[in-house]
Amino acid sequence: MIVRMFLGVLIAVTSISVDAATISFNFDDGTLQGWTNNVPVGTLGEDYVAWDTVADTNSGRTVAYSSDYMLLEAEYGTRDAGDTAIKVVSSPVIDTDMPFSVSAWTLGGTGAIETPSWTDNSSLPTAASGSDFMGIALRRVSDGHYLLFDRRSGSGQSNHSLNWLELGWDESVVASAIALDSPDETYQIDLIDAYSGGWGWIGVDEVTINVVPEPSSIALVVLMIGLGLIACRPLARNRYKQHSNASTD
Ligand SMILES: [Ca+2]
Ligand SMILES: [Ca+2]
Repeated sequence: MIVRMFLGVLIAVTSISVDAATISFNFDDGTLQGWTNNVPVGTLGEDYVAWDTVADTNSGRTVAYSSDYMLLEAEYGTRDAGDTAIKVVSSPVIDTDMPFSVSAWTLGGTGAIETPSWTDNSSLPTAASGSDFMGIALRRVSDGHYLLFDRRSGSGQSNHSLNWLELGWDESVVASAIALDSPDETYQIDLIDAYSGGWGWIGVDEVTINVVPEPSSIALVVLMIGLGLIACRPLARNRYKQHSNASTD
């Protein structure tokens, strides 16, 4: 009984620590929830806003992934080919020594390329073009270098054919990307629109950053659970024996 109680407490504590490290952004309070517009200096940019999809009167209006609001380009009504503004909006800073995963639900277009030629926030082009990137990226704060990119595999917008797609990276991909960085390094997720053309816009909703316990922590938990199971074995054997006896009587 003592072993079972110990295991119960141990598992409960582990779950709390994981849950506490999950951060989500749904924009449903009508604010940017700490995200900041981050267009490079010298670029004619345009802001992202917490977009009220219910108040959207465009034809084939947007519908948020969760509740009413999503993060979307302010001039959503005049996007596409005529819009050559660069747009970058950045998440709050991620400050952890542990691996993390990123999930971002997106609506809009795919852009032209999977991986752009520019590698840093400071080297973004001054205007969007029909041959550039649109999607999310993981940026190292200390030098502005982009470590990972991800883009949509298809377009989708209208009320009748919504096509919300999940972008992001699991913890193993992020762990590899940040492996050589200083333990003091911090990161941000950027939503970037450097593409001009049909479906030349992108918005996000329900962005989740999940910090994963370090392998050493997991190993300790597995070891403790293993020791607990070993301690439980005589009890399990007795149970089976009693059951066997009962079934053959
Ligand atoms: Ca939402
Ligand atoms: Ca665009």
